[in-house]
Amino acid sequence: MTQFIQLLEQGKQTIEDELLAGLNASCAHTSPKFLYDALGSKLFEAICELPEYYPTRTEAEIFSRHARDIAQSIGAGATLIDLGAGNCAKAARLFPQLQPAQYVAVDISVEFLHEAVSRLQHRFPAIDMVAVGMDFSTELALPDSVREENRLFFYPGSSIGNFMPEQALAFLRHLKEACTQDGYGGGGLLIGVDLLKDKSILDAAYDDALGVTASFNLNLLLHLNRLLDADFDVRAWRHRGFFNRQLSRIEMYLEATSKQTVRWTGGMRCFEQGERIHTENSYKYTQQDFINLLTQAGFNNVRFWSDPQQWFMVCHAQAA
Ligand code: AVJ
Repeated sequence: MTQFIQLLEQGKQTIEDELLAGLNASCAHTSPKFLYDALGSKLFEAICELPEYYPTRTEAEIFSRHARDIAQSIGAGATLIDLGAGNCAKAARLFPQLQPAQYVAVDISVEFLHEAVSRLQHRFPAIDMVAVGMDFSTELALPDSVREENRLFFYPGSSIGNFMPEQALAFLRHLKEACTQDGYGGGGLLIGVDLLKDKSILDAAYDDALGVTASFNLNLLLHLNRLLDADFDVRAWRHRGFFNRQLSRIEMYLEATSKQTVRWTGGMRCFEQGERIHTENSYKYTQQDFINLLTQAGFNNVRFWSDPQQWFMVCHAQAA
């Protein structure tokens, strides 16, 4: 029997407070998590199909080409903890080779996980499954039914790129601690990381010809209108997405195309023409820099696999 557990969901007030603090800041900003409402999640899936957006496809190639090697490096019987599991497809592809003892799907809301995990449980009845709804970016408190032995955190898709490097380090340290707490050992991390490459390739991946990434970014305004009862006019904003070489990151913004006033619950703001809301960062690492980060976080025995162009990397690191 699969267990479905929802841990403290963020209240409406906390969400509002967080959003308003960002929107009222001198350089307005919002957390990338707000890009993923129902439509945003579908638009992100569409992004993954774009010719310009190489990460999803490249990572999948690495996993399929090196499946045996990766599974061997990890060993059977892991407690596979999938951070941001979504439709669980990436983890499910590992099951036949990896043979985990338990599969723990974690996502922001247990509702998103219900269908996917139920279907998976049906396909793999021998694997014990737990679905957990929680915001693991703020706190990693796993329920007691999650096995402590042999924990393997699975963090694919280069989501680690959304964190600033210092935050990424803190997050990785947390994962390492969650593997080794109470003296349990044998665990580790399986993570996908997007690598530094030519600016032209990165720029195109985040500002595609069809405008799907633009729609994905602009959809944030529709989400804000609902969350804050705001009156953003989507037509008065445009998408900006480009690689910042100095900071080694993609920056995404929404840019006002005219001077305007936007109203929301308990406030408003005037945006000048050209003024921006910073909506996402996506850091790009060199292989060595990321391996150093894993080592700094306390992981060891790092093994990694890449594609022939070295555009993306999958790392397995041990916790103890
Ligand atoms: C889901 C954070 C890995 O940074 O590439 C894709 C999100 N944003 N296109 C990324 C995203 C714009 C994606 N991550």
